[in-house]
Amino acid sequence: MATKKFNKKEFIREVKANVKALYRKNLEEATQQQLFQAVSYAVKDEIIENWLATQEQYEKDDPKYVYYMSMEFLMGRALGNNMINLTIYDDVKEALEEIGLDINVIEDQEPDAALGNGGLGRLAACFLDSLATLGYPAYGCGIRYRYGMFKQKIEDGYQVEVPDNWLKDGNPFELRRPEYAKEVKFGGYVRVEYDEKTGRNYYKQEGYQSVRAVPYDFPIVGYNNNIVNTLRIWDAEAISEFQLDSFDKGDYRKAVEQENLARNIVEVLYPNDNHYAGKELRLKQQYFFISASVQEAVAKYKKNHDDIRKFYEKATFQLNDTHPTVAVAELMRILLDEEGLTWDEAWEVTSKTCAYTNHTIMAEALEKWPIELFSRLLPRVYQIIEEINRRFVAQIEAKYPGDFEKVRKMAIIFDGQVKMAHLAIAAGYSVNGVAQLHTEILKHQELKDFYEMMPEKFNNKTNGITQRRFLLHGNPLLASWITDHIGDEWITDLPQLSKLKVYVDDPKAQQEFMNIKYQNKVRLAKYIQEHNGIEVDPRSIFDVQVKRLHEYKRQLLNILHVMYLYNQIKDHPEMDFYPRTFIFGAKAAAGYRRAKLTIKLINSVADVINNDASIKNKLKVVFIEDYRVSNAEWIFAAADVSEQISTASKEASGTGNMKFMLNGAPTLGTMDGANVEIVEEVGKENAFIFGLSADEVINYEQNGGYHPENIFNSDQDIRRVLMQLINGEYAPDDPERFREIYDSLLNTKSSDRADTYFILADFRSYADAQKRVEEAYRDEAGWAKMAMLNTACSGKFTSDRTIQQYVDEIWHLKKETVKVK
Ligand code: 26Y
Repeated sequence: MATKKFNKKEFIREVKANVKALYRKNLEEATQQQLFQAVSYAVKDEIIENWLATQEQYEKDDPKYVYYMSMEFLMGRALGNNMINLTIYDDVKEALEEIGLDINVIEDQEPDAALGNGGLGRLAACFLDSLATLGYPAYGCGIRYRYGMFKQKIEDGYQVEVPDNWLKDGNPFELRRPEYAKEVKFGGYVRVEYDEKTGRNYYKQEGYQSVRAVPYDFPIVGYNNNIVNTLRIWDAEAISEFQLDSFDKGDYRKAVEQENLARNIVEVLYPNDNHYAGKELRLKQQYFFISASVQEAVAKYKKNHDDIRKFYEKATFQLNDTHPTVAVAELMRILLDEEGLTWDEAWEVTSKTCAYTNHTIMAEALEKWPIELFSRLLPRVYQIIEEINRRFVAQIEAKYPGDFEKVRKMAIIFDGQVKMAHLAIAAGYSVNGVAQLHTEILKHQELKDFYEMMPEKFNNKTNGITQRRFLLHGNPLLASWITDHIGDEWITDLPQLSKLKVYVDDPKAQQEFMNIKYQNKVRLAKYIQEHNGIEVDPRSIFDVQVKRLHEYKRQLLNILHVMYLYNQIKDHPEMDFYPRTFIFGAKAAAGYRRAKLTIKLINSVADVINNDASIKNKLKVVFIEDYRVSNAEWIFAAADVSEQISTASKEASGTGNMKFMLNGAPTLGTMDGANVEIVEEVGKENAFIFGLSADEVINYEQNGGYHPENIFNSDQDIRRVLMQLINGEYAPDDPERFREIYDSLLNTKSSDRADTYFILADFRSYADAQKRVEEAYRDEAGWAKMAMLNTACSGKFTSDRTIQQYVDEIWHLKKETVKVK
């Protein structure tokens, strides 16, 4: 099964030829960007054979496929990852050195494919990596946004969003597939025709507008196994003149409208994480890629099967949150209107095909579309959802006669809205949460009624991450050290890391491990110096919180604690204090005012502290601009402390927490999401846990019994920090600047409850945990052991394990093997 041998000479020849063919230049004349392109095309050539061989093998075996339907795929860079998975990274590195090129500089030319916001999108990317590595037939289905997640600039401490024109230099790894183009229809009305012969009604959408969906394929390279799966993302093009219905020819206005529709649909990724805004264009995006993907899945099946009623034997749709849930109705539409199935037949197929993953319990993230909008945009699909709802409500009534509350809480259409989560649960054969705690909360709180009605659908799949990107590629020093000690099987079998446990008390191993951490800190310090102009000491504790900026993730708790520490150091200059560098990285949704103000606060605190010569070497605060997948790889590798401090019950799982753990950073966190399972694996003595439990938080929420003002009144350290938000300490030019944040904690004016995220409630306990971090870090051997144990115990958190569980318990796929000729 070994990959075919790498031919260095041939590779160099090809890079040179590519530079010539693409740019009519010699190596010496080419820019680094052009060299990146030339190298990427050479690497793509190594992939193509395997891509073809995989497709051929799949065609022969006729396996069942999973279609991972997702609005987001946060892929990051492809070149480095592809070389890693082809196991040619070191070969290419050598080859490039021979012609005077630095592989790091070449890799650094590639823009991140940032077609996602955060956790959910990156999870999809990790899943694709694991699916290919484990040899499971899979398609990722998504949207080829022209502009991905915005680039973040920090100006005067404020976030400024800059468009991410990631395709401007061309994308060497993508393949346009016009032969698979599909038409997607919007608007118009539905005409019903009764056919006397069959005795059935036929539904035809008329007066609609349409766009042409054209797929672009990206290779998803499995690790060292010749398998290459496909990420298929759809671009929108205007229907060209000669494809118009004769009816529409000469309708100039409509032609222009359709062109605009095509242009707008895939223009940009919505940069909201965990926040629903109800925008019409977003619903268009959803239906656009889902209709194209479902049409394609059906067409592919029909190529070599003639009984569409067995579709589910060869295809399963995993819905990445509710965003792709319109797939349920679209599949029904195709089966009913195009394949001529009866309702019951179509429903059986659909409900055996669709499965739903929930990623959040935040109420503001739930998608509910106004009926008016939905039925206007998707008239036929809406009719179908009405019928699904009618039957589902009948089922509820049959099970709970006379209990209208149940209908009110569970109906798919209610109060003028279409509730996408309810549709996904009613139609799907599986509903899963993404960590044990999260799934329990779904079953017993958020989705309680659904769980009681159909408990068999509910299951947990604790998230995971790919060690190929987040250790092998991101932390090459640690990766080779591990391989030197326990062999390289961990690359595809992460639990092997537990073999490192025999080294955790070995002083030499401890020293080597911490020395690698130190070198990674030096690498990050250099990055910070270059990008932020701030000098940080790699011997200080690197305490890191990187993730989307959201109130529930409580970056505010972190920075308030920094303000508190600064007060302490100023008051007691003689106090023993181990030097710390607090590192933040976070994008705020463009319209999320309070989150953006928190970024300004962090940068304002950083300004004051970093420029105070009197404490200089003890405390530094760094906000890393434009946190994204590519710099994340370096950040995880360099972290000493992993900040996972969400309000308990709010973070469904978290996946950054796993990346830190893998790279040897203990968790400083609440008992939330997958932190619970991390602690279970590594032991609570190797983590720093604090704060209210999920039960306690939920209890407060349900009984309205939390009073932050009591804490404000009784704890002078906290009071002082809060007063500094409004006395100009960090905003001398505008002392009112942070008033909104102060108010959010103490509820002086607003009508919503104060301190919704329990920051004051957890502050003391957080500060104590931070104190324990400092004490632990002073014990060098003890810390080294703890860090190593975190790596050694992280085996559970590979996405390979997660995917195997999806396969065994939900998808039921068969493993494929591919030989190269
Ligand atoms: C409604 C819409 C605008 C929306 C857009 C993006 C809603 C939610 C999201 C993104 C959600 C998300 O990223 N959730 C995260 O999923 C991760 C993977 O399961 C979890 O680890 C993480 O806890 C959760 O917040």
